[in-house]
Amino acid sequence: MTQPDFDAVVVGAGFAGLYLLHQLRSRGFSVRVYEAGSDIGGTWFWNRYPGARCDVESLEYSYQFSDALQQEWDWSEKYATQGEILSYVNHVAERFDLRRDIQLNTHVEQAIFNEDDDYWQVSTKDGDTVTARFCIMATGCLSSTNVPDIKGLEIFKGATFHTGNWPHVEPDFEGKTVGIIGTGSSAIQSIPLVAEAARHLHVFQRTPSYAIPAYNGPYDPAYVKDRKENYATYRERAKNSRSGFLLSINEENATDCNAEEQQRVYDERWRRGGLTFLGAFNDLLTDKQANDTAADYVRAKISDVVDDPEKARLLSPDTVIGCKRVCVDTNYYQTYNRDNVTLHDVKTDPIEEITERGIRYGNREIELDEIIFATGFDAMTGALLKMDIRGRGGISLREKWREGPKNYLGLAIAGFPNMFIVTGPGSPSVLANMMPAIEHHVEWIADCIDHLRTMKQRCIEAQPDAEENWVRQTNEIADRTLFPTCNSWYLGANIPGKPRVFMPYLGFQRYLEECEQVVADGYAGFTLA
Ligand code: N01
Repeated sequence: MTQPDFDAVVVGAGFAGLYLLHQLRSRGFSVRVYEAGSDIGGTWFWNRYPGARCDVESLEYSYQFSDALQQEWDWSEKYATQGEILSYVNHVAERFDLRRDIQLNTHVEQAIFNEDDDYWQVSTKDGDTVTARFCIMATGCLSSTNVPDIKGLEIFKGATFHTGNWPHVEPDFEGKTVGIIGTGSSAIQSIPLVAEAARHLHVFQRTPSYAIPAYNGPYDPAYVKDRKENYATYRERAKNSRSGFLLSINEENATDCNAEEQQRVYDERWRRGGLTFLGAFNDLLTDKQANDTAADYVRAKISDVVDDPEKARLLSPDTVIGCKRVCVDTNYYQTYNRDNVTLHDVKTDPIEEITERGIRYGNREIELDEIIFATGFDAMTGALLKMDIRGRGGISLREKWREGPKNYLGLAIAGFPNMFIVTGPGSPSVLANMMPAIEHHVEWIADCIDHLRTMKQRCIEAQPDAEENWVRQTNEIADRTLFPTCNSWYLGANIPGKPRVFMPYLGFQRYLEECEQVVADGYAGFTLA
């Protein structure tokens, strides 16, 4: 019998890949990590557009597996910048001596399961092939950029950028007329800064987003001290929550409160800023009437800030708030009061084409020096399906997921033994705090591989009926909420032709319990061989 080169190959060196390497190596497994980028950091390596920062508090958007690491690292701001998060990533890599097992600039193109000997054969774009008993995809949820197929894109004479693949040499927008397509989170963070730098900024908006002010700023040392002294308690509390972070949710329903009480609660949440706004009432994401009260509140705030009533109207979403990810902003709406910013409504008059000189829509051509695509990602499945992954009988993952991403616990796929995915579809991932979600998945996978070694077994595979049940459960939970009612990337609705399936599992704590129970029942729903 052929022995594979490694116990595990990990694809991706973001937060998930780095922790997998640390966990598996600490348990004595041999690991090789492949990373397509020229350095580590995943999302925080690629998304370096102006204003890029995290919308989860720094003290929570960090690893908790090592208390020494938690204690020694100091975050400067409530919401860390991309640069600070990348410094943290590098610190972790140095501290745990991770780099020696990471191969950068290496794009994994294919992974094929060898059924005779139960291992994966993983091939890179450069033509190298290695074998590993386990193949773990830590390829990220928002890593496959979406550039819409707009006629004429290739003939534009100026430079183009995508927020999710930003150049390492910062573009100089000074004196330039810049266009930005999209008004999601990435655009909302970058627009205020690009507007400050550029001669003129043209924003091409198809669907407005809801943005809540961040009120970002330096951390109060007393606050940090308390967190550090009581990290374990705070982390435990976050773990036992719906979302994996300390987002306090008011147990009251908006529909049980009068208008005055609603206003008081929204005012208080607005002053706190950030994602906590959605925790104002318990029924905001399950009851449309309740949701309307929160949406009305934000729309009124937009009208207060934006001087021009027509612009305020265009910037006001008419969709369910929270159904797409709520954005967290600094001076976003205020930016539309600047003379050098023009808002274009490309919902009423869609972009027709990109010309040599700019963007044409509604019988007008807007001349531009440069175009920024803030057009998002082929989320959750995009990075996986770009690779040619073949399981039992040579079946490809693209074929298997033609109707949607079927898997079990968001971790394993029937027909693809010894392969794990981290924060993929079916995991709480993007609707939870990514960091504890990643740590949970990594530890679950490492425990599982350890268990197989102890039991002298070399193969684990999700069972098809367990997978069916998991997909059903994920969708049933989502159907009890307002999430499926809008065209979000959670549903794949932003990518033409992508099957419409709600991908994230709602409920962090419930998810942890499910995974724990599976293990307690002897890896129920899996076949071990
Ligand atoms: O991408 P998006 P993003 N013509 O998909 C528009 C995370 N994130 O990169 O809605 C015109 O949200 C599209 O319009 P529409 C976060 O989870 C986190 O901004 O499809 N417009 C939309 O406005 C977030 O949700 C942080 O009508 C077109 C925009 O492009 C996720 O990443 C920061 C178009 C895409 O918005 C993705 O955010 C940044 C077309 N042909 C991101 N095609 C933080 O932690 C697309 N659009 C703070």
